[in-house]
Amino acid sequence: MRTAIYPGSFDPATFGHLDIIERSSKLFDQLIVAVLNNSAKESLFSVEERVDMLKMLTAGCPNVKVDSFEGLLIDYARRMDAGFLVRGLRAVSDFEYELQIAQTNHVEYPEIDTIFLTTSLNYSYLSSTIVREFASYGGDIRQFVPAEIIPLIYGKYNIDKE
Ligand code: COD
Repeated sequence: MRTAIYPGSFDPATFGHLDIIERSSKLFDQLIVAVLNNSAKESLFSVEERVDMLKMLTAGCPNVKVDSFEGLLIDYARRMDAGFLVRGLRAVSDFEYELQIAQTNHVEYPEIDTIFLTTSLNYSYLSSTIVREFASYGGDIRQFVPAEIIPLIYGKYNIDKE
């Protein structure tokens, strides 16, 4: 079975993430969307909340599983017997960092390859940071994230918005 892991913070998941999930799920038998559990990094949503949101948003994709992990991604990939890591590329700045990580991971675990999917043009500007920034000021985030999670995001900022 060809298993791939799509790791990330997903704080929160955006249309950009969902686009990568949908496209990469077609390339593998199983895609594991893995949320990093990093207690050292402050996040808007807890790991459990992010996993629940992703489960809800990927419910229509039968070969997509949502999980969380701690520690090194490569160790998690080994435990899950995954042969591939999926990453999304938005800009050259993403690539410089990602290339270094992919090569390090490959040296550590040569059985694994990192597959890069370029962002769909309409989401190339989009990041979880932008969503949080807009939402914190009550800005319109309908173009950025699915409708189901909009109230959850505003709720974090105590904003009551239709
Ligand atoms: N279009 C396309 N792709 C996108 C978009 C978009 N609009 N937005 C985000 N993406 C891609 C990102 O490029 C990334 O590939 C993925 O979606 C997830 O993005 P984020 O921002 O939610 O998550 P990241 O990139 O902060 O996640 C980083 C990890 C958690 C994967 C990383 O820190 C990690 O593996 N940590 C574990 C420790 C480890 O192993 N470190 C490596 C040391 S060599």
